[in-house]
Amino acid sequence: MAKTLAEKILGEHIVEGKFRRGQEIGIRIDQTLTQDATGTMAYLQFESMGIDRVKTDLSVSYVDHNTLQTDFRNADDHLFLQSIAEKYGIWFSRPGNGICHQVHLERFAVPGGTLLGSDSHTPTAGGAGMIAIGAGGLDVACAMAGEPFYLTAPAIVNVKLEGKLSAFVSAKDVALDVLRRLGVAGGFEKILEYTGDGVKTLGVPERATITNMGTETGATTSVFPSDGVTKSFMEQEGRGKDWVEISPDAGAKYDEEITIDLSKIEPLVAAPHSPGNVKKVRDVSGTKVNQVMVGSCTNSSLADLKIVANLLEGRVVNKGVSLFIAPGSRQVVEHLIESGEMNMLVSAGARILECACGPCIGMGGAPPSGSVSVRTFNRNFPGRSGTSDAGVYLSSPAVAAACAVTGEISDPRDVFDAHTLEKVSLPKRFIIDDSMIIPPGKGGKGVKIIRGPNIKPMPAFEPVLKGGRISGEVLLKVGDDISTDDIMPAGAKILPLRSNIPEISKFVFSAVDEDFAKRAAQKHGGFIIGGKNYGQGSSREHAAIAPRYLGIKAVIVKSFARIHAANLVNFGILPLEFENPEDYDGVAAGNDIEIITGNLISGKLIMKNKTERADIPLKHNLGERDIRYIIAGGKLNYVGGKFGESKND
Ligand code: MIC
Ligand code: SF4
Repeated sequence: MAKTLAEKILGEHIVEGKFRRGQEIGIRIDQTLTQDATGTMAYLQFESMGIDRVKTDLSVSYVDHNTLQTDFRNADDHLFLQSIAEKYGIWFSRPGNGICHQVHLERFAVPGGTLLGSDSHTPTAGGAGMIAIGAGGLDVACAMAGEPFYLTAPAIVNVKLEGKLSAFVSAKDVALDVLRRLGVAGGFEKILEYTGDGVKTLGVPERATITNMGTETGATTSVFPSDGVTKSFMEQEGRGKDWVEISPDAGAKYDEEITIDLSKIEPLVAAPHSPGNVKKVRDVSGTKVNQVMVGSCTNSSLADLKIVANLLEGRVVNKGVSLFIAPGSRQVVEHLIESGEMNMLVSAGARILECACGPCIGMGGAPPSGSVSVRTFNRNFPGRSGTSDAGVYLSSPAVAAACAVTGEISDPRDVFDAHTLEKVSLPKRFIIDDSMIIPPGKGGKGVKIIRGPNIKPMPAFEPVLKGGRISGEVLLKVGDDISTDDIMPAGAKILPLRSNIPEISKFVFSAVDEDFAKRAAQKHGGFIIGGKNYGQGSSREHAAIAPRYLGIKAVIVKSFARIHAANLVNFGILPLEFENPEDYDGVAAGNDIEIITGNLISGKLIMKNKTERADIPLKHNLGERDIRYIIAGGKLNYVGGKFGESKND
């Protein structure tokens, strides 16, 4: 039977189940990646499994998020991660080497393989023909221990690209166009597979921009075929031998089809405060801009920065704007220096940051009060920039350059001469310098793990379910599209606590309701009620571990985002949904509720709202394995039993 590209790659990696839409499959993971903000917890969990060495073909630990070292904590975490990598046979990309997804694409991605990463933008590697999926740290730890990764077999959407992009329209605008069509939850349990003649007009980094931002639709992943363009990219990276051709069979059947004529797309932005709030640049042009940022795993490739450098050549950033540039990797920086384009950026007045996530995760660069920041990033959730009343627009590098010059939201077609783009050319071979990536050595028992005082062991959790019912108070009721940035904020103040659950728990929902953590502690836990797409955004499992630490037993919503629902299960919190979404209105914060869960297998539950004297039917999407995890009090308890005693020293 003719197969889609995703079916081919997944088919070669299935170790449990059959690929039938909506059913659970277990797949073998070839590669894993972690970053420092999720990695410390993931490796603490991995250590507790008592495995001697990772069982994947390749595992890489990156340091790119927590690089603003305002005290010892982030620096201690980096040393911990380096010693863990040495002990367990993991590649270690040192601080300053670049953003995990950019470096992984350049140096490690292999077409046809599977990659699991403890970061939601892991699908970036789909630009090079990998099935690359974001997951919670515990799932990645299990993959490193050789366990399959379990997921619901997604529907496969054929995103057919036709034609060619016009001048000043880029891959970012394609990603935004996809978001305009699907919204922030339209990709749920889907793989976006790109096909059509338009594919060959896009380079691998451009494809990676599109697969990166597919995450914002809630998609399981996005993938491009591996073709001649992929081959040239891998040859440029000196990895031609890793290239294989892989594409869908002619006549492959898809669950859905979307056709995008690239020539019809025009410059777009996502307006505050959602990546799904897509507008034409021309419809918002003239809005005053105070800050412009170029970087992040979406748009920090060499081509992206070359475009900005050449557009800014001979100009100076508008006096009302502060322009920040965070290149994606050292490879990008070395090229920009060699070609003289770095100088164009510096002369234009750009503030050059290190190769890291930086302001994308609120690690510095917060905009002024009430201001507008235009960023080439992928998320503009409220407060993520570090300034709660700032408005962040997401744009392409060319739009960002136009805004930097004019001081207002501007269409680059109105600001620059299209001939300038002809000066942007990529080298035949990239500068290859892996000296900041430490390869795995012999490792083993002799390697001492360096554990700073802020690194606290993973807390042990009891099962929340006792006797087929749970009761308590509704501690908080929130609306639709609550992101993990709302649940467990990031930023320079809170991120250093990622390896310290008792401390980070104090900040759960802190931007939504200051007293949440205190109230949860006083009431010995309780419940959260939410709307649609609850938990969208990042893969951070802290958005489940910390609420669990505060005693949250169940989260009851209209619908969940994929990674967050899996993280709740992993840490023993019941993810429940209203059978009838309108029943959301029948429960309020402060209500006393009891949930009759029965044995969970039936999937039907009743919530007794004792305050309102009403019975509300609930449901869940838990498979048998999930139920086992919930009953055990979380996946670590369950899997821990399988691997033996905790080895955390
Ligand atoms: C993000 O972009 O929100 C992050 C920070 O990269 C997260 C991971 C984290 O919270 O550490 C993600 O996307 O998964
Ligand atoms: Fe880093 Fe931002 Fe990408 Fe997350 S989205 S990995 S914070 S650059």
